[in-house]
Amino acid sequence: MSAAAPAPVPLPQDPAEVARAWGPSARDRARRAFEWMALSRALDARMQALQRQGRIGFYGAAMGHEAINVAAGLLSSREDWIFPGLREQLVALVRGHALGTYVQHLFATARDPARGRQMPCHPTAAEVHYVSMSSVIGTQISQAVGAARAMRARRVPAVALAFFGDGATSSNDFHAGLNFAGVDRLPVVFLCANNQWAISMPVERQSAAPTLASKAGAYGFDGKRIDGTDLFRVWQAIGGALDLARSGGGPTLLELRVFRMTAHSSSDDPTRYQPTDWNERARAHDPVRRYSEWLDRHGWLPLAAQAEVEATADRTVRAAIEEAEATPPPAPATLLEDVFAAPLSDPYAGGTP
Ligand SMILES: Cc1ncc(C[n+]2csc(CCOP(=O)(O)OP(=O)(O)O)c2C)c(N)n1
Ligand SMILES: [Mg+2]
Repeated sequence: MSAAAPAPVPLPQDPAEVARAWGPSARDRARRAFEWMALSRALDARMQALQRQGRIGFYGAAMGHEAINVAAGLLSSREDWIFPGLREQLVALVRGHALGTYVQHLFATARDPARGRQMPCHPTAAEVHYVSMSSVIGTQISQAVGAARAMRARRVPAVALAFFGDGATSSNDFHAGLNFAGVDRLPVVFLCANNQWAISMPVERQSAAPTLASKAGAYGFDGKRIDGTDLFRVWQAIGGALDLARSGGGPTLLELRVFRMTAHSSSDDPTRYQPTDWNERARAHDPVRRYSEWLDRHGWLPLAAQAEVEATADRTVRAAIEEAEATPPPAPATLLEDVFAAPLSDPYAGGTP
């Protein structure tokens, strides 16, 4: 990252326009959105450092994707179902999953709902309808469509939100999922966070289509490409797609163009393949910096107040880490609980389970 970071590209919205669109609680909502962004940044900063220190096993940061996660988390309803990829844990937190529980998961403790059986960063949060992520790229797309189909059959008035990256648009599940969503006009919102990289593969090598959003046309519904680093535009686009799905209008594909602001994951070294000016361009399109600058410029949340929010977020994350590190790992005897319908008395006694 360059020492003198370029100024963030200013968000163009007029505050009166935002106040109109967001209603009487606009300023409260704006503050809440910033608080969630700050929490996401604090989590990413601490967890990336802890992974390097060997205190957690793996981490995939959301840096650059925050506007999408905050908007989707705040706009989705309790009944909706979230089918995430690697970078959407904030959606679960915004929907009410406890930060402490998520951090217990990252440390694979006895209080991890998945009891240490998932990779870190793959939380299970059934209470907020957040389906545990599969590492296999694209599978969540067809799962979301299946869930939407089931909800339609059961007359549950809810929407499935499928999150995936630019790389996932090359998967079989992308085709199968979008195809059936279109045929049956299912209540699904497809949120493609195009961060321009699938690990080291640039998006230009992923598809020759003019935009990823244009692929929706082949399936008979609308696709929109949006600046995913502009919280206000993202808010409007996700809100519109959710309304359409809820009112029986069928699916939408949103291509939310963002900049991946850090390595793909803790297992990656992007200096081996990214152009040298990448970090600078990414910093100019940092959704948190852009939003922060707007909040300050229009007096909605001055920088001093933002600094307090950031300090609180950091303290909250550190406290959750301390608690998780003081929690023991799952007892070995629990290893096969929830695995077999009829528990084995002694799984190591021999024979075939
Ligand atoms: C089916 C499958 N192929 C390959 C991989 C290895 N892999 C893990 S993440 C990734 C890139 C994903 O890129 P993208 O969909 O753009 O999401 P991003 O990580 O950029 O958010 C790949 C190829 C995998 N997990 N699953
Ligand atoms: Mg990507």
